[in-house]
Amino acid sequence: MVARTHKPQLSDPFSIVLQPPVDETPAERQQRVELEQEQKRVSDQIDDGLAKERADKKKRSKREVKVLLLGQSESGKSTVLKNFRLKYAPLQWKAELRSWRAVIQLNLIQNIVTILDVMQDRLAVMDSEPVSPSISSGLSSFSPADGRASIDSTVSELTLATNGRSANIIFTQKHRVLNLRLSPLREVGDDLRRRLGAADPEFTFANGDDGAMNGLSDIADAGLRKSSREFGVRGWIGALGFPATAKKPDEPMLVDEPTEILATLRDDIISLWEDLEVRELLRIKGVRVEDRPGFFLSDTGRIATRTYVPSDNDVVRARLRTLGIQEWRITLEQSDHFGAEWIIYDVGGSRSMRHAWLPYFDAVNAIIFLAPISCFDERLAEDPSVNRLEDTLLLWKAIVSSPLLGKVSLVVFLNKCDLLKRKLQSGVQVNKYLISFGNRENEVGTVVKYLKDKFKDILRADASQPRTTYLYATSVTDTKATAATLAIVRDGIIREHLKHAEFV
Ligand SMILES: Nc1nc2c(ncn2[C@@H]2O[C@H](COP(=O)(O)OP(=O)(O)OP(=O)(O)O)[C@@H](O)[C@H]2O)c(=O)[nH]1
Ligand SMILES: [Mg+2]
Repeated sequence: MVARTHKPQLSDPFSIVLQPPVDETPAERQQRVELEQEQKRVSDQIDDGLAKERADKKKRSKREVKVLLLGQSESGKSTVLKNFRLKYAPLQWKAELRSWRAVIQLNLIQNIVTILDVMQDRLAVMDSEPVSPSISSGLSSFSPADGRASIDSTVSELTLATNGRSANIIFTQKHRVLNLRLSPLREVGDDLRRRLGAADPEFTFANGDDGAMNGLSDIADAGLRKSSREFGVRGWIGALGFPATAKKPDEPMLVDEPTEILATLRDDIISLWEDLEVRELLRIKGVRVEDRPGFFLSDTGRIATRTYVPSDNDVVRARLRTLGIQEWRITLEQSDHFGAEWIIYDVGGSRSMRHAWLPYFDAVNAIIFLAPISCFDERLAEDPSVNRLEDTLLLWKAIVSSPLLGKVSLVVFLNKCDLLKRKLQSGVQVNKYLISFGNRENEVGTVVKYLKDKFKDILRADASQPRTTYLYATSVTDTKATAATLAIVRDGIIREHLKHAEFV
């Protein structure tokens, strides 16, 4: 046998570099071996750390529960998210309450501007009409003792004919003064929008024209006037300034310009909202400010002050339209249950944003679908040719028939039951809009049952595979009732998640 000498493999440049020096002394060798052992120990430690991190991440992702909130715009998705945070992350929630002041002030201002728009239209008609003899005779019979006008000097009688009805609306100098005094609130509203939108990198604010005001685009398409359009943001965290604004919950809040102006105009705002002529005009025009999202006029006395701090309920009721997808990582503060980490995706619900939902379909454990059932007589803001309930049912059909969602738990909230009840009590007939409702009783329980069956029918007929779905009648602005529903939903989702997780 020929003895071989151990030669470096010239084809491998590393083997040359790694060879010990030819003239190495025993002491140097000892030192080198010790150094190599230490390096290996450190390297093994790093490898172990990485392996543990990978295992932890896998374990964590099994523990994480991912929920997608779906439904058309204004269905209540963000409101469910708020309820979840209020119940399961109360410390974080409390710390952020004050950051919502600007949104609530903007909501209140929007309520006022809606009324001013209607009032100004009427005033313009009055100003364009010559004073007729009948109006002059009306003037002579009016006296401040009617209790209608304290600053009265000019009184006009306006005859309106809307939807075949007519009414006499008496606008006085008081209304003109209120209109003048409250008009600067339009500018304050624009300032608040600018401020809230400033943290949004894609936000642009085209002042005065109908151009690209981000977040208003698809509502703008519906031809609404600029002041009636809705404001939205891509992320609450940026817009509301969390966590910077949330740092010192006990310090008095800064009295900024919008707060100062609202406090100064508090009595005028109350006067406008309590005015009987204004209320009658709104009624005739079918403008139900009190049923619109973000209605705060009844709380003006409390909100339009220098010391106002939002309450839990104010924040739950505040309206801030969602643009795009917001991801919320929520660590349950009061629970050592399995599932302590929840990731909730809150999406924008208007039609132009729905294409962004798809990538999240196969990444979630559960979907909570929000169906606003009070909307049976309303139309989509972004497409007035479409009935809102019809749109919701079509969305539900698309969701249950999607093969991507075959393994996802589905929960339905038949939402806005409080508004449904009010609407039915005011005399709106369901069968006028939903012919198949027939002669059933026009009462909330019957309507809820009828619609629940509709959702179940669609599930039976169109589901990609047989599945159980839980349906709940909700009013998610009622935080106490919603907390109870969420606890049941949470347990159900965790149970389903555990079943699947065992096989991951
Ligand atoms: N009265 C009442 N108001 C509700 C209910 N659910 C939601 N709202 C209000 O309706 C408005 C719209 O709710 P959001 O949660 O912002 O709706 P959304 O589905 O997130 O809408 P987008 O972000 O546009 O997709 C808010 O002002 C809520 O306070 C309800 O059950 N009853
Ligand atoms: Mg939203």
